[in-house]
Formats: sequence, structure tokens, C-alpha cells
Amino acid sequence: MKLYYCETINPRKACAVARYLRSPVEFVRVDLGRGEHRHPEFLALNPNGKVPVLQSGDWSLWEANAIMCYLSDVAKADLWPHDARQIEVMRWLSWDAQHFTRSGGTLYFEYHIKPRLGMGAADPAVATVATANFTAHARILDAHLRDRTFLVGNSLSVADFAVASALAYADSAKLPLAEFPAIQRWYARIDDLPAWRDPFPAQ
Ligand SMILES: N[C@@H](CCC(=O)N[C@@H](CS)C(=O)NCC(=O)O)C(=O)O
Repeated sequence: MKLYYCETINPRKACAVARYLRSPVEFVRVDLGRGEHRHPEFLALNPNGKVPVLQSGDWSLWEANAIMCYLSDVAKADLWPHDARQIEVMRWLSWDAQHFTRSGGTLYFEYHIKPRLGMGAADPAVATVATANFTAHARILDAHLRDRTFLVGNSLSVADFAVASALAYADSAKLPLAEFPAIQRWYARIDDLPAWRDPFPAQ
């Protein structure tokens, strides 16, 4: 299996899970700066022209969340559980995509990516709305995590990796986390995982 990635927020989830599970993947770096994600060969793997992509023979899977679940199944691991927890994990994956990392990802783009790609300063109007949305959803997450170790049940799941994704860039993305101690405690546990802290192959 080949895992196409670059060192950004969405591939981070797939790469971290691959590393955590020691999945038998060959990491293939896609240089977004050089437009490799728009080459016809890459678009044949993912017509969206985005990373990550997992390729196995003539089959390819895109969407980081789906890749995490697939890698868990291949490893017969429990990150994507197949019991009553699965619906809870799906709840958090959906909530994350629609709300939490949607606003966290906007702040990541405005404050972390734009300056690095020479795209100018953050748009204050966009950042203000995203900060308000992030804060509102962080409040919900913080309350959920107050007496929990992980998002679902008593063990790590793909939901933890998904919801953690923007938090890996908390400082540079200016995520307002100071008033959310339960999120900070939970994230410190995720960040303790070498696979999460250091998910990408050395260049
Ligand atoms: N929903 C997709 C989003 C993937 C995505 O946006 N990837 C970014 C890197 S973080 C990308 O490839 N961007 C290139 C582009 O949109 O031109 C997923 O979760 O895999």
C-alpha cells in the first residue's frame, strides 16, 4: 500500500495512524507547492486533487477519516471499533468535520498556512468568525472531556486523531484554548504518542 501525503493537517491523521499501527505502507510525498497534486496521475488516484490518498493495487481511498478507519481494520485494531462504540465514533467524526476542525482548520489556514505560502496576512473578518465558532464548539468538547480520558469509551479511537488534528498547530493557528483545561489535558495525552507528535517520514 502507498500512502500519499504532505506535511499538513489532513494527511497528519492518516500518517499518524499508519505510524501508530505500524501499517505496511510506503509513504509517498506529494509536493503541493510544485502542484504535484494536480498531475493527471495523481488526479487518477483522487479526482479532488488532495492528500492523503491510500493506494492498494488499482484501488485508491481518499478522505483522511476513511483512511484511518481502513488502516485500523487492516491491522485488526480497535481504533475504528465494530461494536456499540462505532456510532459514537461516527458522531464525533461528523461533528469534527462539520464544526470543530472546520473552524480550527480555517484558523490553521489563515494563520499557519497563508504566511508560509506567501499568501498574505490572515483575513480579520474570516478569523473573527472562525474564532467564535471554534470557541463555541471547544466549550462542548471541553465539557465532554471533563471526566473522560478519550472521546469514546476508555480507549483511543480514530475520533481522537480527527478531533486533535487542528490542535497540533494550536500556537501558530492561534487557537483559543486557554479557557479549556479538559481539552488541554486530553490533547497532552494524544501529543504523548510519538506517532502523533512525529507522524511524517524524515525528508
Ligand atoms: N477532506 C479531505 C481534505 C484533504 C485536504 O484538504 N488536503 C489538503 C492538504 S491538508 C490538500 O491536499 N490541499 C491541496 C489543494 O486543495 O489544492 C480529507 O480529510 O482528506
